[in-house]
Amino acid sequence: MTDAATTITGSLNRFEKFKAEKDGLAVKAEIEKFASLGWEAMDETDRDHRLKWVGVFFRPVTPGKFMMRMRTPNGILTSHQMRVLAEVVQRYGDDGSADITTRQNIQLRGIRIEDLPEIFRKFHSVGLTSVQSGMDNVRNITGDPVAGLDANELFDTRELVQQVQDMLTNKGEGNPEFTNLPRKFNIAITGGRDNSVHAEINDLAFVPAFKEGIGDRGLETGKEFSRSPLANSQSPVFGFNILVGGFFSAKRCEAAIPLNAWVPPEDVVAVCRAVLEVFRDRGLRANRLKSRLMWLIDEWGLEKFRSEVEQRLGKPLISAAPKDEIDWEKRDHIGVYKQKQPGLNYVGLHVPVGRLTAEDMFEIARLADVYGSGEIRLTVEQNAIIPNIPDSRLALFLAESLLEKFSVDPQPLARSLVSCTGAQFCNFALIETKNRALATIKALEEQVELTRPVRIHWTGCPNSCGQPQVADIGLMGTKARKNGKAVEGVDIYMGGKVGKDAHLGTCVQKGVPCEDLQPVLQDLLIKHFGAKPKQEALVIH
Ligand code: SRM
Ligand code: SF4
Repeated sequence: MTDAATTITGSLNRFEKFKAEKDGLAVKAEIEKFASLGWEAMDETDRDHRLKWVGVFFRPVTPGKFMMRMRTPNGILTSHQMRVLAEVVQRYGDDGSADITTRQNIQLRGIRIEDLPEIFRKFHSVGLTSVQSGMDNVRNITGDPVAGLDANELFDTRELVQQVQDMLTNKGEGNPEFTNLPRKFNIAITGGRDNSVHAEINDLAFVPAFKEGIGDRGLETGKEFSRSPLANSQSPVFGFNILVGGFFSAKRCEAAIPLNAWVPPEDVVAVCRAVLEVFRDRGLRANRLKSRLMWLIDEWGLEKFRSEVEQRLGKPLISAAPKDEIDWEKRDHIGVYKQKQPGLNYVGLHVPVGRLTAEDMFEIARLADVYGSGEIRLTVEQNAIIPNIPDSRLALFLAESLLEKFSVDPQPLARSLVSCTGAQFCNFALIETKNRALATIKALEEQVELTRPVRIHWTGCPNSCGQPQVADIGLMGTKARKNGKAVEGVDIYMGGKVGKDAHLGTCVQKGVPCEDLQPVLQDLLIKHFGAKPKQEALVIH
């Protein structure tokens, strides 16, 4: 048990109680036992909650068929790893599938508890981990999906994201120092210009910023910076401005606020540790609806929070650079793009609502091997990128049959569609999302013509996993009323802005029955996004 659990005062909610009784990570040593017991005979708290500490989620909607949430730091997988994930879901036939998530990550479905020991052995053999990916842990750490490929990036986030994950999870083995946080915690690091990670909706985010007046040595930190040999002591130094407290929940949604702190890349891991220690030891634990980091910042004020972080860090934080370098509109990376490496390309494939079959996963792995370097990237828009395809191989790659399903040039509405899991597998869901999202977009595309993508995000309940607040049009599942009856419906959000000057959208219309949604969306597309009714559609009407 960590200090946190022993120093909590006041009444404990039931989650705090079961965490104090037995740390979630303890189930790691009991996987063989659970596998022989079977899911029905297991202790319910272990099964429904503690297993999430190793990334295994009991699904009340499909009892006995578990979901596994991986960690894919910076959204990067090797073809080898993808094949292992494909093999895992393949054995479950129609029950087996996978989803690319809104945190640049992957989840597997249909998992049987008796297979867990073998699954974990396989993960281990290819360097995959699912540890600490659910409940009161730090979620997958997001980074630029084209890190190391993008000629315009300011910093390649890959290594740093991996280092933060290694610190938090003890290189994927599990780290009891950070397994009893008051609540979930999200971290994002971006070194690009377009805020590809939605920094503003993370509890802790690092955005690129140049700081002047640092001198040859870090005066305030006492640490030497890795400055280019060509730079002189007057030239600005690259680092990150820090944002804190962004989150969505059913009760409250907030964009992250500046901490007024700048860090050089080499201090990012230490700052993550310091912030998490403050959150772990001083975060609010009485009410789970008020436990995310922003609630603590509200209670203390930003200055006190900042100074507690400095104490943990053991040195003062440097004040923020006056501006950050997020000055581009957000890219979606779908299509063919030149890399900074001459003669190489990355190709973004549109994976409709992130859903993959085992066959798709094997095929993505094969394409990455045959045409690229065996690497696959995932995006927060639930799509996949295959990097390192030589110019000479591009035409052949683009003729592959998988690209008929996962297009490099999808229709403008399909292109930007994002959807959370919804009622098919999630017991919080108030509505079905993924299939409905696809059907609605298909129908709209038959009715209207658009000259640019419109980002439509679906989320099955107010938890906002599908991030409706960042969308051009966000749809949040709710119960609506029609002719005196309760029916599936949505609240409509608009005005979400991503990339530079990102800000959250707000609810503009409540309780629209799903069965009446299509004409409402069509109107919004015409009024606000320049959609034109298609000629054929006009004739039919
Ligand atoms: Fe989420 C809980 C799915 C991203 C806010 N989320 C859940 C659970 C675990 C609930 C459950 O046990 O069924 C969902 C699992 C359903 C399933 O079977 O897939 C679930 N969340 C997802 C995913 C898979 C949605 C997707 O289709 O992509 C995303 C997985 C990300 C990952 O790889 O780790 C996912 N969830 C998010 C995000 C978006 C983000 O991080 O950018 C949010 C809003 C941002 C945030 O957290 O601040 C989000 N999920 C929540 C919340 C509300 C948190 C809160 O403070 O109240 C819950 C409920 C909770 O934690 O109590 C939740
Ligand atoms: Fe489930 Fe709600 Fe999250 Fe959708 S938003 S995955 S329905 S918890």
